[in-house]
Amino acid sequence: MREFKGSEIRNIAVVGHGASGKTSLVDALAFVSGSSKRHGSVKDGTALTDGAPEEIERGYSINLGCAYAEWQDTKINLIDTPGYLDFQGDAIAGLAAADGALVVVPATSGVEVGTERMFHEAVSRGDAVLFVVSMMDKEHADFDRVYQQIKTRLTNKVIPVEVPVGEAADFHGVVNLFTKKAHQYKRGVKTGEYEETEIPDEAQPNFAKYYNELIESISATDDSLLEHYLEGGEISREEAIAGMKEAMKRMELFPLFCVSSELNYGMQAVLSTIVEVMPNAYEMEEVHAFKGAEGDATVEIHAKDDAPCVAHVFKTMSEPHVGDVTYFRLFSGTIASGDELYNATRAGAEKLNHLSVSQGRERIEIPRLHAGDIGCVAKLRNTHTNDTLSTRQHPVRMPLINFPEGAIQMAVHAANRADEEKLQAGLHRLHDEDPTFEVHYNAETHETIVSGLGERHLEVGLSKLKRKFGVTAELSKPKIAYRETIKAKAEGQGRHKKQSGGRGQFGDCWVRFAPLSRGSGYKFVDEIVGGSIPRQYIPAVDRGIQEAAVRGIIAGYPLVDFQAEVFDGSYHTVDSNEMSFKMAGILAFKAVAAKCKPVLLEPLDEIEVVTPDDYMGDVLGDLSARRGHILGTEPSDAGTHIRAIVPQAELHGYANAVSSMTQGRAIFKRRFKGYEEAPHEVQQKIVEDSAKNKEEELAATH
Ligand SMILES: Nc1nc2c(ncn2[C@@H]2O[C@H](COP(=O)(O)OP(=O)(O)O)[C@@H](O)[C@H]2O)c(=O)[nH]1
Ligand SMILES: [Mg+2]
Repeated sequence: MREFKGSEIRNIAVVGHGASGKTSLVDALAFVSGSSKRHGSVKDGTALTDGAPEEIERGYSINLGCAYAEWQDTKINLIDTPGYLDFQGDAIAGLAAADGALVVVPATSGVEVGTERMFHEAVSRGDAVLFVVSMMDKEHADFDRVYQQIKTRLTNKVIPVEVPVGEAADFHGVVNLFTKKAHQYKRGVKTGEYEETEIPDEAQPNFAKYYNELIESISATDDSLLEHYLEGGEISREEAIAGMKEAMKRMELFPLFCVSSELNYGMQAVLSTIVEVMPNAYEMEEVHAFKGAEGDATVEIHAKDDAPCVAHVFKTMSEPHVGDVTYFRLFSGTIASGDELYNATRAGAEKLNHLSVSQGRERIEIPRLHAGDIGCVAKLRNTHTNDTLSTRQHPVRMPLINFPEGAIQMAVHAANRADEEKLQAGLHRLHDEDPTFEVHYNAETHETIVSGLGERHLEVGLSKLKRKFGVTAELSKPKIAYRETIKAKAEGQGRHKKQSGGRGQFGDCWVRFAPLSRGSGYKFVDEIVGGSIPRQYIPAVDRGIQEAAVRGIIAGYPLVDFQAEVFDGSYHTVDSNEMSFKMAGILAFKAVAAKCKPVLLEPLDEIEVVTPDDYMGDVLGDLSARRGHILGTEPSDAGTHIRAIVPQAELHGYANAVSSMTQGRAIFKRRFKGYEEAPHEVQQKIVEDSAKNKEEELAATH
């Protein structure tokens, strides 16, 4: 492959709902351009960018995949992304690496939740967007209906540039409104060969309907074009294209195309339009990156070959027999194969051997990459998604890709106890590949918790663990980290005395407990006067109380938010030691805490849901049924924004519930809020459960 300059490169993310035809489109574009030698198929597991066993088995994309199509002396980098929202982390990473997006909408099922989400994501990044109506050959394909749907549900600035000749089984060509020519494909031939003709009679009504609309829409975005148009002048193809490119940059126009990736119809027009109207890699807007390791100053990064090298890692994937493959966008400078770069995020050197570009699962070695291009390299030592590779002389860090937060949490453990260590290592590797797959240890419940964007996401995580790291893991409902506290003051004694032959043990303390405000934790106050307990033993009393508090008083959960004041005691010159006073502290805790009206606290999350108005009643009703306390509702762009405080114990399975309640249209975030006293019935239930667990544990050990 020859070298490409940024002006000859287009970086395009292909996004849309699951099963909208993205992967098939990327394959067809690469094939028709001649850059890929065979026409792959998702169904056979041969599509360029669906190579992972998890993807082939399930028949949909899970990871982003990179391919390219060389067309008209331009290299179009195509980033295929997953459509299901469980895997939207990779779609967001794909958009972050690109300058423009193809939003794919099937001619059959039209606009869906994933289409909306990804279209808005692309627009919020300021990307130029081109719509592609896919699957025009399929039964019930309906171009007009999908066009109207995009108009009403996504943007009224969408405008067809190409219209179909025939539909469904009869789909056999496209009319380009700019050139006023038709491409008529040879029926039964899937190589993308066509004959260029005048507009056939059957397509005349469509042409008449859309041509004026196109020219009016373009004119309306530019004053001088508009004047010319209103005076009755012809707008040339060149003027129209230039006007469209400018309008797309400002997101005032979104052209619409139609294709069949199955038959390879309509690919040439999409390729040519990408070359003509999508921004080239040098046109990228400057990025403000952080300088140095501390990041207290920012530097502007421009897509220039003669600037210091800055490459942002948007994906890493571990592949059997290869190790980690790192995909990056070179935002500035050039890289030659074998160059040493500096990972400013982790302060380590990396050598980029066998610099490559990827065509699906195949990696093609190249000698050099220019600013703006996308490349990959295998076997870096310690570089992960979201890291920046730059130089030691000019270390910088790119702004982080903003990945969505986890929506569901589950506890995870190895099916086989001996694999626990391998499990932990594997989980962390998965997180390195996919930042939306998160892992943490809950020290209170002693569980490892994984969080992800949905059930499918976690389930695929387990499959990867098995295939790549040989660990079988199991998921379970996470335990709730309840706590205990006290509501009243009380005082009492803890006296430890033991006479067992020789030297005895003696410790004796008087303590007073008092409740503290929520979140204060624990406070120890030393009020000993006159040496009733020798100085050196007072910390032991404190330790004893803390040790006992961890095990609680009603249901075995840590007791928090209280003050312990030691105000009297006694000792024995021979038998007293630290151990004895610690025991006295433990006994004092048990005696006093029980008298202080102990209660159970439950953890609460603050939850924010944005739902289309139609579903607001259902969402609110469901939150109330989960013992939620609604803080407020207010209108937002995407419907109604609801805020509520809900006990964690009631939120298990919420992601699924809210998704099925709203047809997947609501989004939500949850965040730990704090602890509150649990209602009486709930406390009773928890105490009963804890007693039952204890019995079972006892039974198991006997
Ligand atoms: N008939 C027909 N089927 C298609 C076309 N494009 C994709 N498909 C099929 O639709 C399904 C989903 O396509 P895929 O490319 O995996 O969609 P993705 O999930 O958006 O990547 C697969 O079974 C494809 O074979 C098309 O143009 N025509
Ligand atoms: Mg796909």
